[in-house]
Amino acid sequence: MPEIESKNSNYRDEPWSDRNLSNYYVRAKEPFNAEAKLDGLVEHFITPTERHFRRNHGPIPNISESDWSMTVEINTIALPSARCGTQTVTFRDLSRLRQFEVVAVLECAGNRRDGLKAIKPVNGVIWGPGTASNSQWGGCRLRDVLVAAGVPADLCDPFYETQRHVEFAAYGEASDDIHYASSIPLDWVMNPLNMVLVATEMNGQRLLRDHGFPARIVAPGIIGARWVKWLKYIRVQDHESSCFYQQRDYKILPPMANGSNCEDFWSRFPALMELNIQSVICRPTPSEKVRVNKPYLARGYALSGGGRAVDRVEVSLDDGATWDLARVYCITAKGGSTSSSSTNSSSSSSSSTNSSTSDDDISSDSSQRNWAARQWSWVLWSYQIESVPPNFTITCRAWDSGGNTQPSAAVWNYRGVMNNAVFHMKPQLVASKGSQFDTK
Ligand SMILES: Nc1nc2c(c(=O)[nH]1)N[C@H]1C(S)=C(S)[C@@H](COP(=O)(O)O)O[C@H]1N2
Ligand SMILES: [Mo]
Repeated sequence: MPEIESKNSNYRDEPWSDRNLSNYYVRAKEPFNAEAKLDGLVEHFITPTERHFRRNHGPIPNISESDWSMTVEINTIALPSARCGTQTVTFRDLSRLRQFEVVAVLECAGNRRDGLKAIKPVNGVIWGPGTASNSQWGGCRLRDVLVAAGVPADLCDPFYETQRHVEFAAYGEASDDIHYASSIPLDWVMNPLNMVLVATEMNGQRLLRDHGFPARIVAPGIIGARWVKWLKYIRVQDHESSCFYQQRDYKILPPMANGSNCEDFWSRFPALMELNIQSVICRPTPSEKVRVNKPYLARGYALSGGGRAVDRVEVSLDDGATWDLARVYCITAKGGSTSSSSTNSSSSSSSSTNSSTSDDDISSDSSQRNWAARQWSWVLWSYQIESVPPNFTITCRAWDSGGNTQPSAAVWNYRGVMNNAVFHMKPQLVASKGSQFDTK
């Protein structure tokens, strides 16, 4: 394999046997950056690990479970009442804590960066829409790890005005700093509803090295950049991570910021945290040939951040002049499935699509929202087109429980992050047999 002959010795120990390259578009080999092919991505509600995108800023560390440990440090200024100091946590220590599972979508903030590059040059790996995947993550709650290290379990102090953060740093090298590190607010972590995990499992198995073995952060509803892999330390402190990936990356800079003046802007704008509302058409793919005058089942995914639920997905066949409702599928954590928001009730939906998602109409009354519940998972959607017109274009947009929808045009920013413009697709068309349609 040419991969093994890497010139750079840091990349001589990459887990190539764990990478099924036929499922990916590889955007860079060193570091390994690969996005999922879209048609395969919507075949399963829970993305099989071999189809989950991979996003790295350096070589993949190779650490055995028994050799691995991380430190948990509590900064005394941030938490004067807590026991302070540094503790070492092993893999066995993690397995002794109560174990949880959460189905959560992991999306890179650079997902769909190609749409911003089409406007003006951007800085970063050029991704299409294949850097979002939905997994079942297992491990212990980060809040329990912190409580075991001395953070008060009922942390809630309305008069404490210092921002407190939990910083995560990784083993291994990163391209822009001494290591990969990032942070999120302590209050977010301590809220048990937010399900921030120190994850050791993905889809019922040990994490793959590419996904952070032995342990990574899972921060549902938050951009992928904060889901630090190969954990080396966790630190409670009274300031954000000072790492490059918190301070000089993963921010939406204003439109006048560019490669020559961005230094003036980094400190003035906040680090990104929650994902925004997003939807993508996965079928048809740009290379697929769609038959004119035949039925077609369009499919895709939609997601939002911060625990906000995707309330509906809308599809337009006339470039956004009029919209119709797509059928939305979401399997709930209890293993039940719900399906809602369909107007084109004649559609036979997933029965014809090899989908592992169930289309049983256990329709919930979506007007009765449970406001305590949060949605961390993506939803899949489908839309039945009875007869593909000769000028076929398809557009989708989603709405979330915060009332947010997607902008009708992409808004450029220098780092090319958070592109959630309404998704347009103009498929390749072929004439069906007996049709008068001319493909020219
Ligand atoms: N240590 C480390 N953690 C990391 C990264 C990294 O390069 N190094 N990349 C981050 C980014 S930007 C994303 S989108 C996710 C990707 O996770 P995955 O490779 O498991 O899909 O991991 C995050 N955690
Ligand atoms: Mo990312």
